[in-house]
Amino acid sequence: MKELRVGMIGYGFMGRAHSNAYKRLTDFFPVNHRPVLKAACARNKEKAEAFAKVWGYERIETDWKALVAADDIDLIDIGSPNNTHLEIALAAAKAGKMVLCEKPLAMSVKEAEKMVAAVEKYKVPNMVWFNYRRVPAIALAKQIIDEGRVGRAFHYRATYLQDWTIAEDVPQGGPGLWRLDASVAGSGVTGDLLAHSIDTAMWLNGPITRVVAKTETFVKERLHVETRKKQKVTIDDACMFLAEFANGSIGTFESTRYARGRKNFNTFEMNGADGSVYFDLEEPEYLQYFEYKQNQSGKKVESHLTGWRKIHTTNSEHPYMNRYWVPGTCIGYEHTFLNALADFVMGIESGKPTQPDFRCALQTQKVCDAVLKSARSGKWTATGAK
Ligand code: SOE
Repeated sequence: MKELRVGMIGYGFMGRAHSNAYKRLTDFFPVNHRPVLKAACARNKEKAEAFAKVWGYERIETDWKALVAADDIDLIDIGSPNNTHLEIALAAAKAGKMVLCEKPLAMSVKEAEKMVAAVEKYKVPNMVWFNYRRVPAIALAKQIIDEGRVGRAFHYRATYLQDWTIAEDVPQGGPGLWRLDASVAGSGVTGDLLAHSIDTAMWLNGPITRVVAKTETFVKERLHVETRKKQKVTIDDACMFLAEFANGSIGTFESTRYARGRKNFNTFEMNGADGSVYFDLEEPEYLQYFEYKQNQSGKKVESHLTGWRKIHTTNSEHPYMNRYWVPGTCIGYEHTFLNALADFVMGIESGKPTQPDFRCALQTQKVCDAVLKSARSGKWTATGAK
């Protein structure tokens, strides 16, 4: 077993989700690398110490530059706010460390391009934590589509809805709430939520070539935690866009943090000539599949038995599930990170880099930037993909 010595930057929601994955990797996956939680890094010493104690990191750093320079670190995990990703990734790549970065990759395409150039120049393994690809039901959708069972694609429909920013007295800035501060997050729901939907969509249905979007900011001013002043809100609270895919299909994407009752409602449906797939993260172990059946002479028919099939993706034949429990038992949200990490480590071991790497995530960033640009201009906007 080789050691994979981890330096974790950030101690929030994602710091915890990623740390859990490192801790459990070798319990579930037959890999030849054993993650060692070497150092947790945060500017605030007390918070870094508390985080390190809970998750079992050997030491802390309060300066990410010291972490990146440390000889006893192989992998830098960037779980800190979006406006820190660029600088840390460039330095980590230059120091020859592997880099795992939380999504969205960057604040803009310009930043993302620099990050791609750095990891490619220094040839360091890299990945972006688009964890939803690793939900077994979503990975099964990918398998079904790749097997040709959906056939020629017509429609792709995604929603990503939450409701946690409706109250006007939710402030912006500070832990967790930096997501409401555009100078730290880059954008609102587009980078935070739609980036997930776009990554999944392009994984399943190929490149998005053009978009036209509408964004809205419902609460115009919020108290800023750091300045203690009411400040203009410049993130997008909601974003909807139409998309054209390179394969000729068309898509709709909707995201908001103002859908009362919706906590993390991440769904998609894809309709093709030969079938459809539907997924809803509120029932994460299910993939719904409609098969337009062929009769014995090869003719497509529907019968009194035709209907949607709700596949409980908990059999050992289903993606990732042979690593866990007996058929019929479920895994959870945290396992999507564990599955992602396993794919990454197996990618290092096989020499076949795991997706989505930084270059792949750059394409998602291009779609996000095109969406925001289109929302400003009101015009269809090309993403650069063909
Ligand atoms: C925002 O509320 C958030 O935590 C995102 O940042 C995550 O990426 C998403 O998976 C859940 O919601």
